[in-house]
Order: sequence, then structure tokens, then C-alpha cells
Amino acid sequence: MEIRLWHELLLPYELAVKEMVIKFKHLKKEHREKELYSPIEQVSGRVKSINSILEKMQRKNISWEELEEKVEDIAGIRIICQFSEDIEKVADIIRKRQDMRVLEIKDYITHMKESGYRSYHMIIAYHVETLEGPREIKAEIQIRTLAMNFWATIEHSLQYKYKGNMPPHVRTRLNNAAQSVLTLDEEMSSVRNEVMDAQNSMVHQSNIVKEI
Ligand code: 0O2
Repeated sequence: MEIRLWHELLLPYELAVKEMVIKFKHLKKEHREKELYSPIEQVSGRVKSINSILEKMQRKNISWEELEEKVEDIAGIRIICQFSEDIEKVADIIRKRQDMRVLEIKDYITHMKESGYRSYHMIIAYHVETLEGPREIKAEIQIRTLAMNFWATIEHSLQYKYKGNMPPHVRTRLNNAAQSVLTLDEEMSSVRNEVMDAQNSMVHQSNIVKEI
């Protein structure tokens, strides 16, 4: 396909990514302004590269007609949380939104990928307004902790470096690291509970003081 046509095809996805990043960043701001703990720590987005789309089409035997239906992550949003408990909170916020319709869930947290990859993926339908009128496109929202993101970023770079031929000793190290990430998230969750407990008891104490 001609490069000009690619850009035309990707335009609504660019718009969707920009809009969604703004919306999720604003949610974080809303939490802060209302002095609420924000389950959202960082937000980023990207439109899948043409090479990556072509590679996926080839790998999954996707025709041009099926491209927008079957390549579900042309528009990609990544939401990073501090603690694993926050992931479900973010997913809930997304489920309740009127502007995002959840089509599919890929829970690689409950079901870790063989690679060691852990993340919660939501495939959604999202409405954009274009020059030609309204369009509904698919987007993938990846929700993961800081620790899961650290692992995925390093592993992604290594996958790129070794192009499918990752040496077994590197794979083993990554599997070990994935286990450490799981342990780290569990440890941090226990700290989170301590923080919540401390905050709850502070609120409780101030209520007792008010009653007296
Ligand atoms: P890009 O453009 O580099 O960001 P697929 O994994 O593509 O065969 P599926 O079901 O179409 O399968 O997509 P899935 O698994 O929902 O999401 C694909 C995206 O999830 C990937 O995008 C990664 O961002 C992430 N991902 C999935 N598996 C792994 C993994 O084992 N390691 C890492 N680091 N990331 C993973 P791309 O394809 O890399 O696209």
C-alpha cells in the first residue's frame, strides 16, 4: 500500500490515541484535585508502526480487508499503576465509561504468558469524529504495574534484538526476572495495605476525636 494511503488509514487511530491519553491523564488529575489516591500512575499511547502492522498481518495471515477488524492494537494505550490492586480499579473505571465499549479482555495477569509477560489487556471500541463523519475503531488498553512494565520493556527490546532467536540462557534469566517481578508486586501490595490501614486508622481516630 502507498505511504499516503497508510497515513490516511492511520489518521483516525492517531486521533483516538491522542484523545484517550488526554482523558486518562485528566482522570489522574481529577483524583489528585479531589485528594483521592489515583490508581493511574502514568499514561502513554502509540499508533502501531506500519512495519509492525505488516509483520502481524503476515504472522496471523490477515488480509487487507480484515486489517482493521483483526489487528486490534493499531491504537494502543498503556496505563501504568503503582500496585497490582490498582489494575482492577482502572479496569472498572474503563468498564463504566460511556465513551469506551469493552469488546474483549486478555488477562495475562491471571494467565501469565509463557514468556513471563504479565499485563491486563482490554480491547475496546472507541468513537472518533473524522472529516468523513463518525467512525468506530478498535483500540487496545494495556494496564500493568511499574514492575510489570519494567520487565516487559526489557523483554521487548531483547525480542527485537534477537528477532525470535533468543538464546536459552537469556530466556531463563528473563523467566527468573518475571518471577522476581511477581514477588516484588506482592511485597509492594503488602506495603500498600499497610499504607491503607494507617490511613484508615488515622481517619478513624479523627472521627473519634470529633465524637468526643
Ligand atoms: P508493538 O507495535 O511493538 O507495540 P500477539 O502478541 O501480537 O501475537 P495478540 O493477541 O494479537 O497477539 O495481541 P496481544 O497479546 O493482546 O497484545 C500484543 C501486545 O502485547 C504486544 O504488542 C506487546 O505490547 C504486548 N505483549 C504481548 N506479549 C508480550 C510478550 O511476551 N512480551 C512483551 N514484552 N510484550 C508482549 P507488539 O506486538 O509488541 O506491538
